[in-house]
Amino acid sequence: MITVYSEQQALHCNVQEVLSGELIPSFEVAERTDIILRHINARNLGPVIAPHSFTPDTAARVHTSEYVEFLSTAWQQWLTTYPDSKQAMPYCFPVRGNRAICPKHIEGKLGFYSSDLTAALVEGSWQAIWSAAECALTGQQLIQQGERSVFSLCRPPGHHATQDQMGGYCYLNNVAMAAQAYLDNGCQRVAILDVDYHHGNGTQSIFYDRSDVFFTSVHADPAWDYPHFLGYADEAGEGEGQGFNLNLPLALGSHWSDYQPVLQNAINAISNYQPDVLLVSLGLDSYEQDPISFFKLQSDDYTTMGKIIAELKLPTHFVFEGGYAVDALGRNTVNVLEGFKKFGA
Ligand code: SP5
Ligand code: ZN
Repeated sequence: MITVYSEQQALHCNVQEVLSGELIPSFEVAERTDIILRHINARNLGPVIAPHSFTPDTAARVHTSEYVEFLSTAWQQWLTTYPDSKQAMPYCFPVRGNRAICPKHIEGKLGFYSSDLTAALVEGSWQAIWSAAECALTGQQLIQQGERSVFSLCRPPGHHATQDQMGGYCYLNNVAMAAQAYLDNGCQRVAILDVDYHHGNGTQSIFYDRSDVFFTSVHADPAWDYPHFLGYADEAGEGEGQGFNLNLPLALGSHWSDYQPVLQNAINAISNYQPDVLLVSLGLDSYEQDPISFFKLQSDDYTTMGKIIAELKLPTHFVFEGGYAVDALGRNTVNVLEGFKKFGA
């Protein structure tokens, strides 16, 4: 299996987040992809290649062009206002009762284009954000050229990014950009399976009124964990998209024995949809040792997960999302990919 990875992604580093009332170093660190690359090489998963170049108008297929322009220029605007600052972060948001107006001041813009306090921007963020999107789009090209499976090792992650909001460590929605690119290049139907511990609220919202992308997600009950305001079981899609969104929330504390039958329901729904290609938002934060999450999956369970996904016998494009137990992250990620490769042939 080919992995697509860019060293530019490491430029998004030394970021902080607000967690449980404190400003702390973000759990979303560059070491996450380092350890995965080490395991990919040690276990001979396949070649690791750099992404091809794409122009930012590809992002505007799923994001607003204003948002993409903002992301690419926000750091310079922030520095103009706060020359010695190391990080740009919002503090004020267009919540209930406010107007959907994009302000002129950079701090107003940051709030307008953010959903929370966990997607700060630093000097190298845009280069990283854009190269992560290129990793996803290069994976899409490889699959459409005939590869059976590809792993886009994207960082920062993407599934919490909506058409015009960053949040949850996410800026551009890598998996959504890839999904749209499949459709733009000849596919009729694309399925997205999101196995990150957190609901993929950004991806869901981007495709909610469409039938050409089927989105299904197994995740922590949003009543009890992030992103809290989307991801409930009764969200089935709207308009044309009615019936093409399937949320499968699980209780905090769920083990593989709880998870596996629910994952199988998602797999069956994908099978019924008969997509041309399967995208997997591959988050590993369902692991028992994850520092911010509350499922109880063990390392061997990820091999089984890969095997179950392979049973669909679809061209499969894995796109990396969350997972913060860095020591085990390489093992767990490659377990999914190897489980897919070994048992799916
Ligand atoms: C891509 C991705 O996985 N983003 C996740 C962002 C989650 N951020 C908020 C987590 C809040 C967790 N609160 C529980 C604290 C445990 N000590
Ligand atoms: Zn997550």
